[in-house]
Amino acid sequence: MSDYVPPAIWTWNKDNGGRFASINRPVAGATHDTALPVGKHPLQLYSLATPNGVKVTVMLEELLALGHTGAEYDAWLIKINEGDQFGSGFVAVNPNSKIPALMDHSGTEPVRVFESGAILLYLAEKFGAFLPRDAKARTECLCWLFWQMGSAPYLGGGFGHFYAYAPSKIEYAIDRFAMEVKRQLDVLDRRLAEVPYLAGAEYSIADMAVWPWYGSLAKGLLYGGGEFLQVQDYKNVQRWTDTIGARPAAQRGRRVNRVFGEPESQLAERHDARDFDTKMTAGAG
Ligand SMILES: N[C@@H](CCC(=O)N[C@@H](CS)C(=O)NCC(=O)O)C(=O)O
Repeated sequence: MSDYVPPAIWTWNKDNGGRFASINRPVAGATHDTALPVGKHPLQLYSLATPNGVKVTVMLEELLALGHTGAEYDAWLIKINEGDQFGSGFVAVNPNSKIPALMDHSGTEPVRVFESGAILLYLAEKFGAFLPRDAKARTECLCWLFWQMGSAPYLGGGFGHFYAYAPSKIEYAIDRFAMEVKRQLDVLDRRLAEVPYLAGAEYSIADMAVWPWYGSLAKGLLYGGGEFLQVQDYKNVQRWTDTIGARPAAQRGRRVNRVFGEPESQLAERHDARDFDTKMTAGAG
């Protein structure tokens, strides 16, 4: 129990001891002038291999694997712990200062796209792929895509924050969000007992949105919370996670803009399909 009583007016305690205290702040907008780099491909991605970033690199790699050469992309690293997301160039692409952010230079006017769900939908519509054409399946796909966007903040900002990052362990907060995350895993598990993929028969952007979050969680890779949440019990989520994890494009996508984990899993920036062979950290030459 805490004896904290909120004051009448909230004030910003810059050094609150939280893991992200150095970058979190209560105002939006740029803190410094920095232009974003632009590479040779039509699509310029500014990102980092967190689950929200991985969604988009998996989609781009899947599109390329299908033969959509127009999906070639440069993936620039945005170091959110160092405040790159508050540079003026980044804020012009995403006024919300969060990765991932995409610029499409393929048309007469450049197009900016922010929010990972919007980026997935934009790419699916642009290339006519991974969004079912049949109206019923398309609607189901969008339902699960938006389910992810609404649910993951309880997993990351709720459970992950209080279980792994908060400066003190607050039983009430951990209980509340652990319960919600287990409920979400059960929602997914029941859906995946009925169908192979979230939208139904077809692998789609809904799976690409959910897999980096709930697939990682199911494998005990998020917040060290696997045992606590008994993730192995969600058998259908486990099967679906393994199926997607076996896809070469998903394996490539999760490496892009990755600067943590096993050295051989990291490709800090991707500017060419050959970078996976020539620029992986372990074999960097
Ligand atoms: N709803 C957003 C969430 C994006 C997001 O939370 N990105 C995090 C990394 S996973 C970020 O950039 N954080 C930096 C910050 O909050 O300053 C999306 O899906 O694109």
